[in-house]
Amino acid sequence: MRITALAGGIGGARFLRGLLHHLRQVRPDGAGGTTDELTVIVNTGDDIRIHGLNVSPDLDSVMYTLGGGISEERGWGRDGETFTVKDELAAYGMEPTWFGLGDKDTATHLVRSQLLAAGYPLSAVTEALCVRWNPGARLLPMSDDRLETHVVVNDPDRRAIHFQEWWIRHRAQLPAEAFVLVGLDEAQPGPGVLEAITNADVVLLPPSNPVVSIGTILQVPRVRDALRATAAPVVGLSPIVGGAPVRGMADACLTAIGVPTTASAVARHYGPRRTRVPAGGDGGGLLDGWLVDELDADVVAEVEALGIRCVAVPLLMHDVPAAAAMAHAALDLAASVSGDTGGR
Ligand code: FO1
Repeated sequence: MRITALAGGIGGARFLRGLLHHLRQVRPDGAGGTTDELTVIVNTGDDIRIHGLNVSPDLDSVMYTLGGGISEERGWGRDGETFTVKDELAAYGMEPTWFGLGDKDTATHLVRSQLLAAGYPLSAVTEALCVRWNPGARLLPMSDDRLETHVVVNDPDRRAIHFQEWWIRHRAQLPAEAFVLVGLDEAQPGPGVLEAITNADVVLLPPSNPVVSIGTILQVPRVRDALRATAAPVVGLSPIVGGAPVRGMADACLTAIGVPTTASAVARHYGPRRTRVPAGGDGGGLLDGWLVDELDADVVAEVEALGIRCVAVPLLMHDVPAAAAMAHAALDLAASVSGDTGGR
């Protein structure tokens, strides 16, 4: 089975690790892998150039998490990390000092920066880095073009700051008026991105940040159209459980775009791909199915009324088996949705 997922950083990476664990159980390839093919379209809007280095946080979180090198407690950067270079830079008074540049992580940034400077596109650089990490999935940057999420803040002397500064330095506590994807007017989908959506048997939207991770990928030209047109069922998992984000600060992002922090509001935000009306009209959105946590079982009927099939299952990824169970439930919902839409 060809599965394509759109993912951001920590939450998305953890879900994908569970998905691969599940696929290796149900369709093993006899060599510890799976016969299924997983392609991950990864958000690059978090990317930042810092201390002369090209850093791609979400690509690295997915690569390290699936490759076994992630810092489990942080969800970003390497396990067993030290921050000597960071401290030395601070000793020179080099700004920014707020960014957590890890020593092991810096090797990844050095390789990426050198290959980009040599003219290789980010997609080729990612492929090269994955030779070492062997994530068990194909990682595709959403675009090879430079794209950066900047945050418009209500601050007299400065209108916009890089997403990382807002997220790390200000812990997303500085009220955001809008998110701007710098570079969008010249950007194109990365190699293989549209095909991975069009040719998939299933498309999954993991519980990543719906605004600055999944939402950013959806802004890349033609990605949304590909999702609305694909014959594959499109199934998402709520990143909001019981009115709060499971991790991160998605609530600050959702508030900034006027979306309530609830599992049903995010489903409505993504929208139904097909409405339930007899004509099977165009729902205008992306979702065929939506998984909510059991805590939010009371919204299942509301989401179904939107024209999105909805089930309530445990959505807390406290370990890999829990994430695998979520992935299993998402694939089951995709299969039943396929039945609904006549297996288009
Ligand atoms: N997140 C933090 O909260 N603090 C940090 O100092 C930090 C440093 C960092 C360095 C490399 C990297 O790949 C990710 C890093 N992150 C850090 C996470 C980063 O902000 C991501 O954008 C988030 O994970 C959101 O996706």
